Amino acid sequence: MDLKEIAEKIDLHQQNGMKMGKITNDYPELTVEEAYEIQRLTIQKNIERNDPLIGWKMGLTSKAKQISMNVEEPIYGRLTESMELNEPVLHVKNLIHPKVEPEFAFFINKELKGSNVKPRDVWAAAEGVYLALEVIDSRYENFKFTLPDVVADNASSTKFVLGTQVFSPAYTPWDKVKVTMLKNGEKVQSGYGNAVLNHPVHSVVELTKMINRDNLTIKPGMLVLVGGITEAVSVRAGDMLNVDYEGLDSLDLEVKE
Ligand code: OOG
Ligand code: MG
Repeated sequence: MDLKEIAEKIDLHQQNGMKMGKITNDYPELTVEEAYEIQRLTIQKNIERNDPLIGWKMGLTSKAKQISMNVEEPIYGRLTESMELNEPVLHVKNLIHPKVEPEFAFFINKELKGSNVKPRDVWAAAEGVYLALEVIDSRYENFKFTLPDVVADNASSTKFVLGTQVFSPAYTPWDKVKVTMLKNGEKVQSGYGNAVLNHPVHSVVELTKMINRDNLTIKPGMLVLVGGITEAVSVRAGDMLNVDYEGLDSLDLEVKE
């Protein structure tokens, strides 16, 4: 099994919004560790194309998601600059079967590392929290995959958009924030911040520990998307999403061709 060759194949499919068969169809013995190495090699190609690493995302941090995807642990992926939408408009032309989910993004401005990191270390390092929408788009048919498959495909990362307003990490009990998502005026999902590992701060703790296994750290200036607060919602051109974060603000996303 040539991990570099697999990374090249995934990169091609990610860049062109093309579906592919599961990697584990060809390599049933693929481990999660090897899959993270494939992810690293894939994102290395973006970095070489002047699309730098700007942060991390956690995925499958909610029990509902773990059950719906039939996995039992969270995963992480890498965020590069080109994934960030600079306005709340999503173009779906080069995407396969995009879904959108409400999240929080922690802006970290002090290095976080090690296997002993605690919530208070995260609070000391977090300069702000943004309301965020993540667009996921698995390269696998029907969004069906095993844990190594989804890890290799960068945890389905595709795009994300942040709200304009930054919030202080203090004051707001992030686990109690109620989030309601409307699609074309109708309520499609709702949930609370505690869907993310009981409290979103635990997601950043967990990420720090997971990347520490490969001697990686969360660098100052990086963003961390903590994981979906509700199930992800499928979108297509013409859709309009309005996501309300009770007591804070709301985010809109217009979906276009
Ligand atoms: C994996 C990515 C999940 C989240 O926030 O849980 C994710 C997938 O479901 O395709 O981003
Ligand atoms: Mg997500």
